[in-house]
Amino acid sequence: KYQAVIFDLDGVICSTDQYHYQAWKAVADELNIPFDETVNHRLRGVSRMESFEIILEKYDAEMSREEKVSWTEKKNTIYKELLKNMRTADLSEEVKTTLDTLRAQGLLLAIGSSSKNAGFILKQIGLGDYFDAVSDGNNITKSKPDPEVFLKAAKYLGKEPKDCLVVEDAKAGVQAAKAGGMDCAAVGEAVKCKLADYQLSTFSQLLEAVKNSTKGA
Ligand code: B16
Ligand code: MG
Repeated sequence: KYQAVIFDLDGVICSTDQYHYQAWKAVADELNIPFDETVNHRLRGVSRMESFEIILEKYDAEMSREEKVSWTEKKNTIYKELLKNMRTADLSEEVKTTLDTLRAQGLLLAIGSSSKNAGFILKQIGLGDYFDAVSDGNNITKSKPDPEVFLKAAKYLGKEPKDCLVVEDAKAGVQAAKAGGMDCAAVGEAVKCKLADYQLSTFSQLLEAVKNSTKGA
């Protein structure tokens, strides 16, 4: 049985997709780069600078490292402003009840997110002090699909990777979990990823995956 569950944040616990989209769209418009939902989709689970590099695939001119940093900072300023709209109502009953049930069953719960804004988002949705550990974009040097973010989460919890189950909505995240020696339950678009151990069509199905598992310690 698993001893801990590590959750990706954006796309698993809550959705910030529209805010990322609006903020990147504002930047892309200013640079005259075509940007739509299809490109936005590719940014899921990817770090801020890597996201900008994907957007720049359709930019004709050269851009210096300093300019890139400044545009990503601009995106983040817009994004952070939009995040202020998030409320406890943006945390679904289903997610909250499932988390509470897992905790009542004795599992440790952590966040493993690429986002540097994870702390702020958690606060906005009323989970500021909820998790036993938070590993996010501020404590890693390599982003998903590198396993660093999940390995650090397991370490903060004092658990072995094999005793942890990761929940992810992005392919890069599933790859990261597996590379770290952890099992992975996929939600959303990540269910297409063959590497995942469980495909969840609803968040609460996680309870079944945890209950029926013979994996872990
Ligand atoms: P930030 P996750 C990821 O969060 C998002 O899915 C991805 O779209 C974003 O670019 C990345 O965080 C970095 O976010 O700009 O806030 O540091 O899915 O790993 O929780
Ligand atoms: Mg995600």
